[in-house]
Amino acid sequence: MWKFLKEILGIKDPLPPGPQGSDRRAPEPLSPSLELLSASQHGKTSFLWALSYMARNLSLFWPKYACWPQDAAMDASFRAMLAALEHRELPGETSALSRLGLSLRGMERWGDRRLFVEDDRDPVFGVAEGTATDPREVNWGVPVCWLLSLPDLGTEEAQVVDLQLDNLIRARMRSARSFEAQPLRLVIALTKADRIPDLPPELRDYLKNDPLAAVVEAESRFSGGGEEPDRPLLHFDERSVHLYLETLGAIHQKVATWLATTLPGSLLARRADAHHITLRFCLLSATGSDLRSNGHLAIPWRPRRVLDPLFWALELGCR
Ligand SMILES: Nc1nc2c(ncn2[C@@H]2O[C@H](COP(=O)(O)OP(=O)(O)OP(=O)(O)O)[C@@H](O)[C@H]2O)c(=O)[nH]1
Ligand SMILES: [Mg+2]
Repeated sequence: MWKFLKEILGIKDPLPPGPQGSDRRAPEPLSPSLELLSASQHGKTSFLWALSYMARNLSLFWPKYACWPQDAAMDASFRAMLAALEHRELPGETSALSRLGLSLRGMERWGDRRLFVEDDRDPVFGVAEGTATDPREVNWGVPVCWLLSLPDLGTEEAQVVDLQLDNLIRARMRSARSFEAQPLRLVIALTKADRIPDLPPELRDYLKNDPLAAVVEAESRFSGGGEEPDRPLLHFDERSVHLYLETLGAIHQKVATWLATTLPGSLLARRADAHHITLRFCLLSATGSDLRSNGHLAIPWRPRRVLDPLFWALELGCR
């Protein structure tokens, strides 16, 4: 059975085909289904590589779930991300736009969804001062994920993190389309959480003990000629998805409580409240470690909790 799974799910194997005739359908409009916003170097590309890897490997334990790239271009970029991760590469600075476009099918709780995200210097946080770029329009009608790396905030920046939220809110208000009637659905994902020095122990445990990553790692050890994992490792049925999301809700609360112990954190929450933002917090590590050698990771990528922003986006109505 594991050999069979390995054969059909191994990274080097052909990607699963779409449903019959899907490639003959008119292409879906290319507007993000989830907006990723982040300052430069806060981990957007790494997050997307890790998300691709975990989104693909979810098939290992989610019985009806399948995912595949939306078209040939997405297929190429999906494969490139998976290959880079497998070779322990680390991303360079993003200069050209790349995209992740996946059809996600058979997720009992949410059904079928499209995941389309841009890896670019976004117009809110990503554009460096003084550069004359032609910013793209942000799709404010979908859930927005702000990737925020606390370890990369300078002392001064950390004091004004709530003003960054203000920039985001004002960018939305300036948008050509009016979204005033809709509350902003915002997921703040704390990236590079493996490097947050004062992360409360409970949150550190949550980060380290990612049951979804554990299955994927057990499988890849087995594929590499190791021992067959004890089964069932995890069966991601409706009940376990429900339990996972309950924990996600508790973690949101814990991160909020932790951040509220600082002045900028409490101002952030206040500002979000004042603007009626639907706000969710989560934390993740794309690489799982900071050990590098020769521009590569010294040990394999070990993404932790990288699916959490996606689960929140699905909960908040990512289509
Ligand atoms: N420790 C640790 N380092 C990370 C993690 N994610 C990214 N990094 C490192 O942070 C740096 C920036 O990561 P990128 O993914 O390139 O960030 P980015 O936002 O795409 O950067 P630009 O494309 O330049 O805007 C790289 O050196 C990564 O190796 C993580 O989860 N943990
Ligand atoms: Mg990048």
